[in-house]
Amino acid sequence: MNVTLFKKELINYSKEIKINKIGFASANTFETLKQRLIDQKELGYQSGFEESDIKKRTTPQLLLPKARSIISIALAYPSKMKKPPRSTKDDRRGIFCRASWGKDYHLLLREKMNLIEAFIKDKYPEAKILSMVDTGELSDRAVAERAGIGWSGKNCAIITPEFGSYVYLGELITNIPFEPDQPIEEGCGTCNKCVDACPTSALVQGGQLDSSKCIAFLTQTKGFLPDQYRKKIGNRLYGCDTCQTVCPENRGKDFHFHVEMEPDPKIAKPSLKPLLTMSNREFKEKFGHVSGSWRGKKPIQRNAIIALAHFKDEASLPILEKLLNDDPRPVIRGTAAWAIGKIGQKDYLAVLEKRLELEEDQEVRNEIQKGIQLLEACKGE
Ligand code: B12
Ligand code: SF4
Ligand code: SF4
Repeated sequence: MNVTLFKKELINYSKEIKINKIGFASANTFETLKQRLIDQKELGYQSGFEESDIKKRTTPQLLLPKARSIISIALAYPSKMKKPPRSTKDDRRGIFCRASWGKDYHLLLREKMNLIEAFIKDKYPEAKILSMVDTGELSDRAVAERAGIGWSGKNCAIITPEFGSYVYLGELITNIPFEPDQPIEEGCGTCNKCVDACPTSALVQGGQLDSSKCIAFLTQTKGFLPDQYRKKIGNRLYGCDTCQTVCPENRGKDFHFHVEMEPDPKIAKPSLKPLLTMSNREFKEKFGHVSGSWRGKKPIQRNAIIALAHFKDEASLPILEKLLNDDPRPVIRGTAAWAIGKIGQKDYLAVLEKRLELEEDQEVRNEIQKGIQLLEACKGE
């Protein structure tokens, strides 16, 4: 096999199938990452969504015996929506982060990686390949950084000079000894905008995230949202883009290469009130194809309730009252109670007091009490 020539052929093929950037890395153990992951775990900074076996995460040979190289791919995604619907007083809207616009990116990257795999196998049927995106063991960012796709920004993202940080990443481990590309130079310099702009100070320092404080993480949890983050989450239903939108490297970066990534504005920025009464089936039909639905309906509904509280949306009070009294899920009942208090219509004090007499779940009772306190406080105004 002439590996140098084959690498060129593969790069050309990747362009044909609309992969926006490709890079090659060695399959050596990720030593710096290993220590970083150990530190993050000890500090309690991990999200729990990552693979827990640090050895597997950092040793490609454990995943594919005789691994010699890793091919990293990046697909650029849009940062601007065409004709976004306006959030008005009568029709308040929430927002899904950009990584959840259009068709679930896991499927798009998987399609591209399958094509690459077939291309390689066609030439070298004996080749061994293992591909992954997001849910695999490897750190997609560490691979991309090593393969020269982009540098690791202070906002933690891989930033490409061409497309900014709005790129999805995936990789294929192979037993082919492709010549590695060189990592690119770090480009943040003295800038610190993302760290300063993070609403919850989750970026404890450039390049280090405390996931437990990160809104992107918090929007995906299933329990009650801790009080101190309820205001900060605003109208975000899934994910958070702040540390990317403030980044000067993303200025003017908005790519529409892949038609599947085009958001349906009504889905990416949905009306909040209809979300609260949506059946499972309706949710699946409307949101099932976007990556932001992977945790199911409950976290999105909880966030929608918080967003309505944020907007002090009085028209949502009857729906919230119904949720408080009838919803079988404690998180939804409790968050609704708190939101009723936050919206601040004193007439609803009786609703909360009545519910407190019937409610048996302690956490929900706590939320009702918070709601009552909020309403009593505005009673005196
Ligand atoms: C768990 C996870 C999360 C967690 C934790 C994120 C985090 N920063 O660790 C949560 C839920 C918070 C999250 C949020 C988001 N995520 Co996420 N997430 C992942 C996942 C599954 C694992 C990440 C991980 O292991 N983190 C642990 C840290 C320690 O390692 P790492 O970031 O992977 O690797 C870097 C660091 O270790 C650093 N490093 C190593 N040693 C040292 C030492 C020092 C001193 C320093 C400074 C740094 C450093 O270098 C590595 C390379 O950059 C990956 C997919 C995957 N399998 O890799 C996607 C992934 C990272 N997420 C992605 C995206 C898009 C997001 C969001 C932008 C989504 C959104 N809009 O809400 C946010 C961004 C939040 C942020 N600022 O990071 C993309 C990133 C694409 C890109 N261009 O970088 C990925 C790669 C998914 C994909 N395949 O495209 N995510
Ligand atoms: S995603 Fe949001 S909360 Fe998380 S680090 Fe970035 S700005 Fe902070
Ligand atoms: S905002 Fe500045 S510091 Fe943060 S990632 Fe972008 S360039 Fe780097």
